[in-house]
Formats: sequence, C-alpha cells, structure tokens
Amino acid sequence: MGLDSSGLTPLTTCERCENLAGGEGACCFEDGTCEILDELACWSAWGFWMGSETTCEMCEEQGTAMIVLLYASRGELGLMQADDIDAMIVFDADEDGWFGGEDLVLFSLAPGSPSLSMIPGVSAEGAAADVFVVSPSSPPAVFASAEELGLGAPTDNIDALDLHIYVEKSRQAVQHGIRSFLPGDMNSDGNISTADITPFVAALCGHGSFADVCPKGDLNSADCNRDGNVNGADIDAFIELLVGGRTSSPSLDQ
Ligand SMILES: [Ca+2]
Ligand SMILES: [Ca+2]
Ligand SMILES: [Ca+2]
Ligand SMILES: [Ca+2]
Repeated sequence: MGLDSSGLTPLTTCERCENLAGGEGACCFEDGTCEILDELACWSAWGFWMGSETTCEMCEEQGTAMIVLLYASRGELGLMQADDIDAMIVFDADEDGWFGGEDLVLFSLAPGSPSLSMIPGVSAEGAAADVFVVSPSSPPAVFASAEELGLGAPTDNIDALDLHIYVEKSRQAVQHGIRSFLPGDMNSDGNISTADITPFVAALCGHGSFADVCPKGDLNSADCNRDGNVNGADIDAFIELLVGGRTSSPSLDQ
C-alpha cells in the first residue's frame, strides 16, 4: 500500500481524530503481518484496523483482499464509530483507488447512526433517507434531504443508491420517471417537432388557449429554458430544441 497522490496519511486532522475508537486491536497489513495497535496508529501505518480488543487471528479470517480494497477509513469520511453506511456511491475522480484530491462520496446512513444527529442540516425526521456528500476537504453535509426526495417520514430509510449517466438527460429523465415532461414537447408525443409549434405559441398566450389547442399536453413543457416560468424568454430555447433536435435541458446540469 502507498500514499495517495496528495502525500497525506488518512488521519492528519484533529476532527478526524475525535472520532477514533478507544483501546487497541488487531491491525492487519497487506503483507499478511499483524500488530496490536490503537486505531490511529494502525490507519497511519496503512493497516486495516479490525476494532478494539480484536486479535490477529481475525486478519487471517478476513484475508488480505479487504485490506487491499480499503478506499477510505471511517475517520476519513468524517463518521463516528457506530455509524452504519447503508448506501454509497464513490466518485474516485483521479481513479487511484484512494479517497483524496477531488474525490466525492455520496452516502446514506442506517437508522440509529450517531451522525444522523450531528451532520449540519440533517432532517429532523427520516434522516436515514437523507443523502450526504463528503470530500477529502469537506466534512459530511446534506446533498439531498429526505424531504427534497419526497421522503421524510420517521421510518423512511434509503439503503441503496444508484448512478445513471445520461446523454439525452431530459428524455431519459422522463423515461425513468424522474420528470413527467420533456421541455419543448408540447403535445407530449415524446418528440420535439413542428407539431409542437402551435401548442407552444398557445402556451405563451395563456393557460386557457393552450388547453384548447393541446388538451393532452403539459404546459410545463413550454418552460424550455427551465427557469420556472413560461414566457417570451423560452422562445429561443424552444427554437434551439426544435431546430437542433436537442433534448437536453440546462436544469439537470445546474
Ligand atoms: Ca481518489
Ligand atoms: Ca439510509
Ligand atoms: Ca411533440
Ligand atoms: Ca422559462
């Protein structure tokens, strides 16, 4: 095991040290050796700490694979000893397999995790459904609150996260149910075409006329520049979508 590109050891800041467990336990090393160390000494020596009062026999039971694959310690993620991550997405920006540099980690915590009452901005209810973000330079913070995700009941919990990379973001957001309408697709037929021009003009003229022209359409589709309003400012964006056949929307990039 080696140092990451920043040259920092995993535990070099005071706030990280505050979360260290007490006592000594087995510290397993990639070469198969083991020492009984406290948590800080173990992580600083690039070992894998098995927990307080554990024995070196546990290193053999776990094998070396887990040691090699260690990406970030609990302390590096700014979490507390009894925290339980139940959902995670890792953005290893520099693809070096270490938590450092521009890396980001999105995660959710299991109900009962101590940090659910410590992270700034955490939901008062249903915090196990909050999604948090942590980077090497910033402690855990709320990335998306339970309420923002349509959750937040006391027993709500997110225990899995997934990542989809979209090329045609708006169209695929509609297909996956994330968004109910496609900007510019005034008649809701799944395409942006000349058939959408008349309904778009009607939308700019007021809700009533739009409903007459296009009873199955979604007025929200006229908000082509995604600023939350339907007005003349959407015309250029609509023309761009129509002419260019583009279906991407700035709102998913912001
Ligand atoms: Ca990295
Ligand atoms: Ca959770
Ligand atoms: Ca259409
Ligand atoms: Ca608009």
